[in-house]
Amino acid sequence: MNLRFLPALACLLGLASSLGAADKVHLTRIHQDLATNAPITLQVSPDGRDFLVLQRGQVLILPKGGKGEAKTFLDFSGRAMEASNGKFEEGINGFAFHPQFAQNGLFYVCYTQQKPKRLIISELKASGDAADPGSERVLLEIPLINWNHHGGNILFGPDGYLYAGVGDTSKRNDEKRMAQLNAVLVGKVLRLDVNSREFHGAYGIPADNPFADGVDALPQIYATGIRNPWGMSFDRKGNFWLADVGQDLWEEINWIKKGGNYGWSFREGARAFPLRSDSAPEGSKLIDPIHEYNHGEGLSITGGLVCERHPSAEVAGAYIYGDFVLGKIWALRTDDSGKVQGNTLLYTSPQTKPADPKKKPGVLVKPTAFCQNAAGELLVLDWNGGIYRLDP
Ligand SMILES: [Ca+2]
Repeated sequence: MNLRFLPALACLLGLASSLGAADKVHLTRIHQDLATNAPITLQVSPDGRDFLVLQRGQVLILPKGGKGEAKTFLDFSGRAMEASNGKFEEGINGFAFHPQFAQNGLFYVCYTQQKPKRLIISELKASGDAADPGSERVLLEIPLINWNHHGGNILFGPDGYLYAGVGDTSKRNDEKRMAQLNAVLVGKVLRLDVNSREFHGAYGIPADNPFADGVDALPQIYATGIRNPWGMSFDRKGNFWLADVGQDLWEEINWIKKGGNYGWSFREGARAFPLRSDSAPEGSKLIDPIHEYNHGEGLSITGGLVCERHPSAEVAGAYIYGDFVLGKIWALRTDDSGKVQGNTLLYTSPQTKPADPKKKPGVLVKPTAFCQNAAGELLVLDWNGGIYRLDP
């Protein structure tokens, strides 16, 4: 899609600030002059700058106040990260600053490489306003089978450890039965200590990782039974939110606990997965999502974050998440145990006319991430290239 065309399209549709009649929030397009193909996250550096991560390989430092040029911080676009059929899910899928970035300049990137197909988590160092390309230190390489369903989001927890969400790398049905197999790192949440080199000289295994001794499972594993994690965050109370993209029927939001098994592929959402005939070993504790929605409401979840402060009362204090395919945004409220108290539809994207009249209409806004910028604004990143501010 020609991304430069989008603002014009938005104006044509009267969507400079897009709001449907039933919507409870506005999406206001910002950074309109930036070429922002497939943004997947915006991260604020500990020194207060906004870094926009594009899946095709670039990380841009956005101009303060939205005016001026963006600076290229990192450019992996020459690395052939995607196979010819992989341009939908391959590329850079995760980015995180070391909590002491302001002192040590370290940051982490999770991306795919081909031949052999694999997911890589690397550490690099910044030098001024640019990454030092020669500084790359590969921490972990995870073999992949397919171009899809490998997740790849990374973030630091309040404990200072690096968490990675890795999908099951199966095309469908978890056909290789990886998500419940603790001898592989796919279909898992991982936790690494980047400040140590005790494990093969690359990183450390936190002493309280659930399988830290590596006897019954790989020691990097923090949680199991994950399908395709997209959108992970910690709220200020320390709850670890993870959205897991479903297959045919159910999209889910989980609260991840250390050592937890989140069910895939014995379960999809809070019920047995109908395309699997065997059942979980006796005594297995499979944890259901705290919230799910079915494919009547949406088709691919994009996890978000608890937005503590916001001018909209519908948004403040709620977990904001969306659906990538149908362009919806919701606000979920829970009590301290994770029991859902309310789920409000905030926004539904306008549809766009397909170029081919035989095809289904698309949506203007396909959320890939919900992020807060340095100014504390809540942003919606859009696969079609838009950056929107979520306004009352
Ligand atoms: Ca699950």
